[in-house]
Amino acid sequence: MKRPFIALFAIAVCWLGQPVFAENGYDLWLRYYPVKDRVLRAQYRSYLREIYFPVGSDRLKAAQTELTRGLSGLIGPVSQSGSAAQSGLVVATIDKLGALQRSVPQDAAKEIGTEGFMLKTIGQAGHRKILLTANTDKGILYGTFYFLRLLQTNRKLGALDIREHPKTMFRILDHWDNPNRTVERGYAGFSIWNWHKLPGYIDPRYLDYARANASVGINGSVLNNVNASVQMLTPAYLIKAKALADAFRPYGIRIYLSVKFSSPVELGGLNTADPLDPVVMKWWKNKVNEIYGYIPDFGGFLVKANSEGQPGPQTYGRSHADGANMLADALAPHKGIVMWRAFVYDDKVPDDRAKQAYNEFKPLDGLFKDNVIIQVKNGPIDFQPREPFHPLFGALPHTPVMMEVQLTQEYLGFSTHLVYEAPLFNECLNSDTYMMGKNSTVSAILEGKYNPRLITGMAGVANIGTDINWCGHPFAQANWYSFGRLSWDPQQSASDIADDWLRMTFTNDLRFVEPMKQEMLRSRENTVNYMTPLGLHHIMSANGHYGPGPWTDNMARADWTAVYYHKADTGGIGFDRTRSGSNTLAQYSPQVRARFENLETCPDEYLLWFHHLSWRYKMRSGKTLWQEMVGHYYAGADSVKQLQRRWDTLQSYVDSERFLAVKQLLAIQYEEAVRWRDACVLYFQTFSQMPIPPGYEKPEHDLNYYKSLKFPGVPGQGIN
Ligand code: BDP
Repeated sequence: MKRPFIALFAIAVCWLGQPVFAENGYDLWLRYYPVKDRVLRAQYRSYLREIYFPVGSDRLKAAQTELTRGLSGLIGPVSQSGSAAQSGLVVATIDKLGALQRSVPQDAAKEIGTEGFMLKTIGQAGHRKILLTANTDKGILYGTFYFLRLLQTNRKLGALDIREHPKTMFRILDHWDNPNRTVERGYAGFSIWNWHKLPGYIDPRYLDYARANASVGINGSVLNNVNASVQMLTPAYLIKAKALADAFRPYGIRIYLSVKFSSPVELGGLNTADPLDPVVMKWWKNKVNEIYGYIPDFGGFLVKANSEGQPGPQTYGRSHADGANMLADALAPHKGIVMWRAFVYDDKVPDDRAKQAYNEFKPLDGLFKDNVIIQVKNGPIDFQPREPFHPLFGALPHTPVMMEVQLTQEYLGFSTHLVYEAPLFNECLNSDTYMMGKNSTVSAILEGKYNPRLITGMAGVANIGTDINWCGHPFAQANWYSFGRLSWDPQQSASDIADDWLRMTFTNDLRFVEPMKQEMLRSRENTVNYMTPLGLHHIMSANGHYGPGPWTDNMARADWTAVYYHKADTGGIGFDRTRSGSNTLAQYSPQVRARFENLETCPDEYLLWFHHLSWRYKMRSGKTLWQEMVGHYYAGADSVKQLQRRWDTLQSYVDSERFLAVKQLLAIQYEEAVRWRDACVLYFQTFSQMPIPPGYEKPEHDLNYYKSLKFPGVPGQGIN
């Protein structure tokens, strides 16, 4: 007797207000709770009591299931109608619309292309209906999620006239997952791919993963780590990969594999992996054919070559183009692509690692096959809290280039710090490279505006693991979400995306949405402040990259140490990348170079990235560089305290489980932010030899204490 009562009670509470029962975050942003606003709900119901959705492919079925699930949660049960004429919502590909085809303008069909969709209100007052149509079932799938989002975020349906299509072609999540289920730089548990149980067992989680990706337009998934194990290319694993490909296909997701360049040797028993050796070419052709035998729509390869000890074509005296083109030739007959990474650095320690990728790839522009795309990290070093945009953007006009960002927070506080990364992505995407004249922004280049012939894409290193809430931190889900949205349209604003995400993930109540949106938008800058203000970079502790390690000076390579990057001494601090230093600025356009080189115009955010300056250097604020730096460190830690206070005021808008989870994580974040602040201020003080300005609380411990701290078992260092 008890159970039904509890269920009824829960439903009643649910309808009346925010659910009081706990949520564990598993549902991500695809929670379909009842629309609370009565007027809106009535409007939605007036359109959606009956929907027309024709039978069709597995993909259409997936879309239909999602629509039914979403609508019944949001507005209550809906019925499927056999007749388009009767229905308030008509969903069908353009060629199946019958008489309604007339409602689709010619140019719309062309504009939306193979993945886009159109949402349009048609008919006269009293007989209005909504048309969701596309050229393909994939467009319908994306349109379905888009339509549900309108309802989830409480938009008025009014007169819809929406045409959407993705601005990039390959929108891909890169998993750094190893076959033993450890995840390199993963902070949310183990790999979600349960290789042992595959192919027989399809974990329902795989489907929820696919739904979440499809909902933001992600259309590809690289299953394994860039530091690839050759095991992935063995038949035993290809069968498992096939099972995942089959599960993802209805959701429009193709799978890709990271491959190790030396596979012909390690797996094939050849004595070379030289890309120009016909036997090696043949080996790859056969391997590729074998893969397509399992997975007919296999996407292609991701390759990390000649970087951090990985083998590559240079091992055999060949170029990146030789290596990439050889694989591209094997994949081309099947329409597969090669994503070749520009994150390279060889055995010789360069005068400035920031220059290396440009130096190696610029001379190769135009030499790559059409199905090769160069995957370039957003910044020239390595996913730091702040970096200027990578100089390769705009420098390869004849080569397809995709941007790689890191959703997993390797350098941004792992999964204990609340850091919304979309402002970081916006910052890079909106940067003007001036390479093709004014407004040749990174996003314009990525969208292929300057060379429409080229393939385009964006990749995000996934932050997903076996944690019940997928990403470790409830707010880290926003990084996965915003990556998808930006890969669909790189010009969207972090603010709009946060607005949607908060509404879908928590509540539409503006008393929650507005303050938390502001907090999210500030969160990345907060972290920059307490970790690497004013253009500092790569001062995390060695290997695990957990916590501060500005004193790190003894590694196998100088460019793995922190001192290589901050160059602090009694004379000052910062990496001189102007013409008097490493001259990295020569890799940018003259306009960008001038802006960064001139101290009058170089933004404070990039100051020590490009300049080595005296501790007494006078900042715009009138303070000395030392005082300014200390100010940033303290402001960063204080902002976390403010965020904690803010979160506490929002308890009534959030379910108890997620409220508590975030509260606890914020407490950890504060503790770590203070540690970052104190360790860095004390360390840099040994060079500046200046006092911490009055008014700031003094660090609790001395520098030796911070240096002595050990953190065994830091996550994310999984090995194959
Ligand atoms: C660095 C990571 C390392 C990755 C490397 C890469 O520390 O684990 O293998 O990037 O992108 O950020 O290849």
